[in-house]
Amino acid sequence: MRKLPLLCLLLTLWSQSALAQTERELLQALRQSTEGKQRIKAGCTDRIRPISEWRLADLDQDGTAEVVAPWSTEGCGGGNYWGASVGVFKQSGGRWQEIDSAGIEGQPESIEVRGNQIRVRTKSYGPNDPRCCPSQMATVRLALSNGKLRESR
Ligand SMILES: [Ca+2]
Repeated sequence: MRKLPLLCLLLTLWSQSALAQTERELLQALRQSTEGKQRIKAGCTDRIRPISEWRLADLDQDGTAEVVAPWSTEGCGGGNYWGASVGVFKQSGGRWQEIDSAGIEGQPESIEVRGNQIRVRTKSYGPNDPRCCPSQMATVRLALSNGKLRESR
């Protein structure tokens, strides 16, 4: 019976390690994605960071889950501006690969996926908001269709 806590600890460490490995692979895939390359070419750093929670969902109904990942690059234009994107990734040949990404207005606060529809709740700056604190909530709707991520209604 004393081995059970040790087994639980080992399973927990193994699953955290697997998640960290998946996150590292996804961040590398983001750097190599079309959107990631465009941002780096446009003057953003290659410091990619996840925003909000990432979601697993079978967007294209093929029986395998994709990862829906709001993300950002830091230091765009030499300042501390950072723009947000949403990427969709699938695992192929043991590696994560981008299906498509789309830049979005505002900073993602939360994300919800239903079918092929992605709803991202964002915050943007209002006319009198200080730099620290955007206050305008909005919803960006995206849909994955034929391998392309598009804004939807
Ligand atoms: Ca799928």
